[in-house]
Amino acid sequence: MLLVSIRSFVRKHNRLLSFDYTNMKPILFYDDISPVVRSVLMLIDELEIDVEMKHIDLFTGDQRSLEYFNISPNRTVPALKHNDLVITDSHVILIYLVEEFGGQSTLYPSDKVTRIKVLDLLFFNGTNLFRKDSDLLSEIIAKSVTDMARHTTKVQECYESLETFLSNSDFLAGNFITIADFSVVATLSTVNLVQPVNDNQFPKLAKWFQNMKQRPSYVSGNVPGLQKLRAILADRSDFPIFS
Ligand SMILES: N[C@@H](CCC(=O)N[C@@H](CS)C(=O)NCC(=O)O)C(=O)O
Repeated sequence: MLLVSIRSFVRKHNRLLSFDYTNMKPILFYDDISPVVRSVLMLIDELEIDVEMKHIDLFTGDQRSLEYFNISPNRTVPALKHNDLVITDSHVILIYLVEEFGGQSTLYPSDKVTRIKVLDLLFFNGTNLFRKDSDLLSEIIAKSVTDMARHTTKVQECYESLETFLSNSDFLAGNFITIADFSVVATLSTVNLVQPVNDNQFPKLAKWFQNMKQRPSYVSGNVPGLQKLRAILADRSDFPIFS
């Protein structure tokens, strides 16, 4: 009740107050070894959003603390808190950040058909590519890989899908970049550490990947966490780890 009164007072007298209580900056709970976190870091960099960062160390189990459970009942990173809203999935965070901070950005376009294509690809990442990546890497880190051929087949099938998505366009959802490209490149660059994309087999995918790597947001948002993860994998893996 008190909070409601404070908010309506602040809204009313907004111009008189230097501190806008109703629009605090978003807080990102993150660990940049995670590909889904890195997709969000890339977008934050692209849109130059002012975000407060809170590190959740996945290796010391911060994600399993009661304090974090009260923020993200999924016990996963990323999570984004903005005012009263908490979002616990990277793909939804990407959409929210463009809607909230993107202005006229076409990273999540207004055109209905392209928007649906973007959603389709975000779901492809969340339900397919990221799952394959996560299954493979968690087994490598736990040193429990028993059937590498099964992982290889599943990853190669995802590469085939991506090659096909790119058959008529420069980017995944069309001829301009969208949040689908950030989502997929963060995961692809991760699984690529174990199963590099073969240029001859997947020329369009390899070209798109090279193109994405040139973006400053890839360099600042994806590379540092990817390198940290690479070092962990190189230490744990019985299989070769690539760059
Ligand atoms: N669909 C979720 C997946 C989030 C997820 O699984 N994150 C992993 C890191 S890559 C995590 O936090 N794992 C913690 C754990 O399993 O304990 C998203 O895209 O945000």
